[in-house]
Amino acid sequence: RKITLILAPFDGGQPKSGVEEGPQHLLDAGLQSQLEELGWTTSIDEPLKDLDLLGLKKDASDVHGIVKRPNMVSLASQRIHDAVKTAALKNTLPLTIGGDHSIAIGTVSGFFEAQPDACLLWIDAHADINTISTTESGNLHGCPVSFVMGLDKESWPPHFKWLRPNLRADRIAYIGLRDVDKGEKKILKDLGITAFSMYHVDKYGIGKVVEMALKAINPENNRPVHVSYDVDAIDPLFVQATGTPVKDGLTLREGLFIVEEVAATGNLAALDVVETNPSLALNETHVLDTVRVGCAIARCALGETLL
Ligand code: DIR
Ligand code: MN
Ligand code: MN
Ligand code: MN
Repeated sequence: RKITLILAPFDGGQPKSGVEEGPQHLLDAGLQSQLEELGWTTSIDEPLKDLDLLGLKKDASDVHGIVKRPNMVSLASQRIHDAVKTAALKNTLPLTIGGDHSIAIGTVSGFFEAQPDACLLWIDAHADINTISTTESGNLHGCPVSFVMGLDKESWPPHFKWLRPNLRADRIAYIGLRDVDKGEKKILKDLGITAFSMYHVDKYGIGKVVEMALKAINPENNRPVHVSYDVDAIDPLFVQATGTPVKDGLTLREGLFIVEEVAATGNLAALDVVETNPSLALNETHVLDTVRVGCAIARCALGETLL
């Protein structure tokens, strides 16, 4: 029962600075001791610690067509990849705290190298499956799933040569979607990817949705489960301090229920908590709310129960 807390203070996958402060805020809120209270031993890994020394800051010439900062995102992802893979191979559970969601290029590819039979639950308002050809924003936090699946590889910026796509379309399911680009809708449909939007949460209830999602990617309940959790899946009423809030989202209880249910399967093996951006809050209460939600997601995924 060991966790490697992987800090990913990274904002290069989108334009709003402040998201790189997420990890420190969660630590300051007591995340590490909360996990130890649940019976976990924790250690901290900081694969991005010396990015500044490497001169890896935002550089206007770091572009590939409309795609912004491919070099910066690639370098950070590669380090996160190595850290997650190493943690998983040591039989510890990699818990990666972001940072923007582009770091999942590293978490998913790294975890699946260690555990090729794994499956992935992507909790998000967004599908993050834009390719280099479909992205309208040029922000790489909207693209990590397409990278780890190897979509449109011919168009990849050359920086991503290190990346070996290892996620199959039948091993990912989404919950919480409500802001999906036209090109992304086509990809989801063409590849037959299991995706539950807020419509499905309303229609079936969150209990049934989680059951169906897990059944699709892990029918025998024998695969390690990686949960990549973007806090913007939860309604902005509860999570204000995030870069791209979208109304009509999951209630806080629905959001926590998803990870409680994954925890109950006994197969959670990797977790990302991303996109908390304390600097976007209008007041201190918003910061505290958002950071508390981030910590609660981690605790519920890692065994905290109400009774
Ligand atoms: C949009 C927004 N689909 C994009 N994506 C966001 O930029 O590709 N992802 N906000 O978290
Ligand atoms: Mn590798
Ligand atoms: Mn999102
Ligand atoms: Mn996301």
